[in-house]
Amino acid sequence: MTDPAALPVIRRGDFEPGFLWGCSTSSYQIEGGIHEGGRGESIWDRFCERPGNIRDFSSGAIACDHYHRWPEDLDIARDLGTGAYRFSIAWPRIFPDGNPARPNRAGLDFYSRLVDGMLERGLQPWATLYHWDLPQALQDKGGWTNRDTVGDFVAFADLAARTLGDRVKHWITHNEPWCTAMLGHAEGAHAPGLRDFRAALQACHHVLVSHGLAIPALRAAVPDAKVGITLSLHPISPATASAEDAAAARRHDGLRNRWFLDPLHGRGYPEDVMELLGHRAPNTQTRDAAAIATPTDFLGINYYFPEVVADAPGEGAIATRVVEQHGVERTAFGWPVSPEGMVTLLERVQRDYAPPRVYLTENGSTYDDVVQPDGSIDDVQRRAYLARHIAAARDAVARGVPLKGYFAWSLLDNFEWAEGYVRRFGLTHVDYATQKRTLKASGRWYRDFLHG
Ligand code: IFM
Repeated sequence: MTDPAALPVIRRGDFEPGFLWGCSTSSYQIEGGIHEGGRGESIWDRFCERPGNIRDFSSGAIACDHYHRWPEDLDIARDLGTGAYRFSIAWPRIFPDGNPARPNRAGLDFYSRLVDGMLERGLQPWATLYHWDLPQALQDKGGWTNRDTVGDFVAFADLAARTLGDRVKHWITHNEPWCTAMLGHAEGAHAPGLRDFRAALQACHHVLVSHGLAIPALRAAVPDAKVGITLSLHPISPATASAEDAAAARRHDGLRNRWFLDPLHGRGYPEDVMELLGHRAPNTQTRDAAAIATPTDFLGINYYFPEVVADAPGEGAIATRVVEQHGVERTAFGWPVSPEGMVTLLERVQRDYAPPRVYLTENGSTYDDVVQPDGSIDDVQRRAYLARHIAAARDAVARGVPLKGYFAWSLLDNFEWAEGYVRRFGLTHVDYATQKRTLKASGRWYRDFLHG
């Protein structure tokens, strides 16, 4: 096994000068201020109230208090030497009760100030519209399982673009639709906490349609916009050489990866998966496939780990099981560490789908950080993880992948969904009691790397 702290030789100069470097965050995970500026309730506010949903019984009510401390956070991003900052827009700040006829000026003003702050610091704003914080009022009407949410999302995209589009040129419609659908509607691990596979597939379809229908609205408001979607993708391999495991790996890949990549690239939902789903397949309308396939300017990929899959008759929705590999290096989340898996994934996406441009919109790791008596955090494993994945990005470019940028997840430690504040992914440590920010060794490494 590679020494988890070993650093590869890698320099910024190994990438073309225009390669984009950034950090990512999301609204619910960092903002706090959930009762301020006229913000409405989100499905995550409600989900966190239910005991047992969040490991440490916390919520994003305060989080990193970014709602008030954003100038300091943008200073950190600037000082790292990044050229771009990926953030998300909390839908309930814009439409507090979900009703597109009742926008909230204070919410729009908050993001307007935030975007100005980015530009003042030389950070290119990359806005994600949906990073999971749906207005609770829309959930009360069925949320993503209700087709009406598609139109509400388009109205949200339209207003966000008309307000910010003079300054924001890069737009991501959705972050990780698999998580929205499966974690939120099939596994019950994320808001809204449903456990209904059929509902998850229907929600997923509406998310994809909303992506497609939002694109013309974004382009109409921002003619020079670059628009894409961000998927969480995994390289998948069979647990053994058996035909059963090979078929299981294909099924798993079908639902994890191809279910999104195929329709987005004009092929409709994969036939083998549709057959497998049978009566559980989502209801669709005639023009949906064309809408989902609306051409984009780039594909965003969030890469974290590969999966090894075995046949598991009678288990789960599609009779597959992700098996734990022994002797594999892992993060504190238990996620296998595999920079080479990232290269495999990027090459596969290129070979099978050939998107015009690819951005790694998230990549990062969680480890059990220890704050030293002098306040420093020597997170050598995260530092190595970052460096090794950046080296893998270089390898992918060398193999012909049109990879144009890399965003580290995350600028700050933050609210890690069902894990609460137990898991830290930041390049910057956040002391939640004092809200003090401290750049970790990983952040210092990224800064030094970026300063060449
Ligand atoms: O924190 C999340 C993020 O919101 C979406 N992608 C994965 C990250 C780490 O789990």
